[in-house]
Formats: sequence, C-alpha cells, structure tokens
Amino acid sequence: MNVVQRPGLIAGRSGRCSETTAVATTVTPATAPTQTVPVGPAPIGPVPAEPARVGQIPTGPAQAGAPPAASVPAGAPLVSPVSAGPVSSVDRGSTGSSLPSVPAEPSELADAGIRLLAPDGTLVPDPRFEVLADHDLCREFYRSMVLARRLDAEATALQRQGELVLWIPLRGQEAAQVGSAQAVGPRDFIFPSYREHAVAWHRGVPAAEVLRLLRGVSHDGWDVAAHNMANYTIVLASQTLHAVGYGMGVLLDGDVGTGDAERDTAVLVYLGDGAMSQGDANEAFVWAASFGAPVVFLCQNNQWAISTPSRRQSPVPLARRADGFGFPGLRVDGNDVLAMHAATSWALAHARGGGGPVLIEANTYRMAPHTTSDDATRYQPAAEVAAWSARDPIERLRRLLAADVDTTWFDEIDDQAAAAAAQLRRDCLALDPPEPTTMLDHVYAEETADERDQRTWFTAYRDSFL
Ligand SMILES: Cc1ncc(C[n+]2csc(CCOP(=O)(O)OP(=O)(O)O)c2C)c(N)n1
Ligand SMILES: [Mg+2]
Repeated sequence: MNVVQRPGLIAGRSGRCSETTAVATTVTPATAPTQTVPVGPAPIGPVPAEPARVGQIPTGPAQAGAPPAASVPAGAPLVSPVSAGPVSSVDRGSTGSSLPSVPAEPSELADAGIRLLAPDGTLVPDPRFEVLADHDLCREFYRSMVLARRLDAEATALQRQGELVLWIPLRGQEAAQVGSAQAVGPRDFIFPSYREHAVAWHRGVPAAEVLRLLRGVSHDGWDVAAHNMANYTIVLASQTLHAVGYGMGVLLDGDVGTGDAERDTAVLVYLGDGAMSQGDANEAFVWAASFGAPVVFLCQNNQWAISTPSRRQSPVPLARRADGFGFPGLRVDGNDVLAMHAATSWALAHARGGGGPVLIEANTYRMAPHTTSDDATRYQPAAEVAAWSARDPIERLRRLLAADVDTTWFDEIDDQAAAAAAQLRRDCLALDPPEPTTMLDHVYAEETADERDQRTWFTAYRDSFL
C-alpha cells in the first residue's frame, strides 16, 4: 500500500470527518502562550543556557536565528495523572510471586492520553491537537488498517501451517502504526523494532518482503534505502541507538532547522514498553537530549512485555520519563489513528525544526499473543482483553466514517484485503530458500581464509547428501 502525502485539512468537530478549507502545517491550537525555553541545538553545539524546569514543556524557538520549532502550549499537562487504581494481591506478572503486586486495574483505560476520536466514533476536542486528516485520508487510514489486520491474520495462519518460522502479531496496534507512519516525510528515516508490519506496509513495502526474515530465507527483509526504513531488530532497544546515531549524522549534515521543507529531516524510532527499561533506550535518550538529535521515540505501550505487565516496569505513564531527560513527552491514545497522526506530525515537525527529541507513548493493547510461540491466555486477563476490545482502533474509525460512507465501500475494502491476503500467501510460498553457502556472503568485506575453509567444508558436507 502506498502512503498518501497531502496537506492536512482540519476535520470538522461535528462527529463526522469532513473536509474543510483550513490547512494545518503545525499543531498549535494554543489557548495559552507558549514558553520560550531553548531546546536542543542544531547542529551539535552550545547547550541551552537555562535548563527547562521539571514539568515544563520545552518549546519555542530552538535558537536565536533558527526557525521556530512547532510548539505545544504551556500549561497543558503532557501526560495525564495516574489514577490510583486498587492494588491487587495477585501478581499477574510472570517474574515471581515475591515481587510487590502491580495495580490490578488497567489505569491506562482511564488515562487514555491525547485523543481526537472516541471509541464510539465521535470526534472529541483536545486543547493541544487538531485532526490533520481530511476525509480521503481518513478512508486511507481505514483501508490501511483493515489491510494490515487481514495480512497479519494471514501471516499468523501461514506460521501455523509451517510456512513461517515465527510470526509477531500486530493486532490491536494498527492505529498506533498507521497514524504515525503517515506523519513521516519523504526524507525522514524509520527504525522499527520487530512488530511494525503496518508501518512497513503503509510505507509501501511489499507485503511478502516483511515475511522474508520470518520464513528464514533472508537475513533481512526489504530494501532499506528504497523505503527509508531499517530492517527489524530483535535485540530490544538497540534500534534506539542506531536512530540517535543516524539523527546525529543528520545534524552534522546540517539538515535540521534550516526551514527548508525539502531538506529538514527527522528520525522516527519505534520501541515497546518493555524496551523502555533497556539500558540502550536510556542511553539513547541521554544522547538525543544532549545533542538535540532530531529523533522521535515512539513507544507503543501495548501493556505487555511478553508476560510482564507494563505497570511492573513503570508505575507512571512512560511518557513522563521524558521529563527526566529534558524533552517533551506525549501520551497519546494509541488506538486513535487521528490522534496518533496529529501527535506524530507535531513531534516530527518539532524535531525537523531543531527542537530536539520527543517521546510519544502510544497507549494501546496487544490483542494477540506476543508471538506465535506464546500463549497469552495464560496471563492476559479475559476482562482486560474485553475492555480493550471495546476500544478497537478499526471499529472506531468505521463508526466515524459510517456517517458519510456507503456500506458497500466497507465491503469493497474487505474484498481488497482478502485479495491481498491471498496474494501474500502465494508470494510467501514462492519465497524459496537461498543457496545455503550465501550465509557466508557479506560477513566481511573480503573473504578470510577461515571463511574460505568453512565454505569448502560446508559445500562438501552438503554434497555428501546428494
Ligand atoms: C536485549 C534483549 N533482551 C531480551 C529479549 C527477549 N525479549 C524479546 S521480546 C521481549 C519483550 C519486549 O516487550 P516490549 O518492549 O513491550 O515490546 P512488545 O513485544 O510488547 O512489542 C523480550 C524480553 C530481547 N529480544 N532482547
Ligand atoms: Mg509491549
């Protein structure tokens, strides 16, 4: 599927996604004056004279002479306060009963974060962000999310039938991925974790290329340069360091804060709630903040790190951690594609403009096992799954669109998705294993004597079976 790049039109507030004439380039629905605290320099250079006070939002011009970064209004909290839910005596985590208990109630349900589209399909006002999608883009979001869910189901089936080594389902996270992916500009670069299939598909990566690694026929997946999107990494949070390194390179190239939309570049890196606990992630935050790297860290908090609940790893919304590193943190309803699009658009514009890093916590839910090797029914409470099902990202957009769109259009989308799934199956089965000795290719720039010996031995061994 291809990304639709178009100027954002502000949708009406009437509960219908309708086209208006207002063009929004940055998200500044300020009701209060913005602050003028200096933020991350571009390029690498002087440090801000005055540190932002804890709890304040560093906004405003990046540096004297530099174009102003996109800003959010001061005064509005970036994250909702944590509701003090009752504490369970039962530890639902898998890490042992000697640990202190975690809140039994999913406080995330109460603290949805920035939201523009309610689960019942009505548009809701937010003091800081407005809907940037016009009617056509809302339809594209719907099409993309339905397609991703259908392809995800097909890939799961292929794994069950022995055609994939493993599959990592994304069900439930379609809005977090499609909404954020839409915000990426042509020069921006994406570093995924391992579950971002909808990001890849929305950016135009052919569906079957996402399966190559998991069919075991390739060390990677798609052409990174063609899609400005790195391949997956299973090593949690390692991609955050790659992203910051890339962002620092962008800074050194002078492609930040020039005011030239054709030139300014940002980096979007995805990580999970569990990965937020990794040393790599926290080192990446420090480096990004120290050098004002144009990196948007997008944490999909799907409430679980395999069987460890997110609340085990953080008693407060993860977006709040950004305060400690000195850059803005936004908590967003990750099942609201419109909010994800608006918030990520703001964050990337902020980074491109020289405002430095931003952390977005997409508050969502993993409506599937961690991988096809996992049985989530052993730890995900049925009531919790049911509560999150009621906030399904696709269903709420369907409710919004239903006011304007004929039911036959929804049927057409389902048919398109079914056809794409059948094509994915055919393409997957056609992905033949490579010549085994190619595993030794590209290990070093030039083949070593040791490698040559291994190749000779392996070839003779394999031929002994023929
Ligand atoms: C450095 C490292 N440690 C441990 C693992 C094993 N592991 C794989 S996925 C995972 C949980 C990650 O959870 P989260 O970051 O929330 O992402 P999600 O899978 O929920 O998308 C763990 C611990 C790993 N892959 N890498
Ligand atoms: Mg997780």
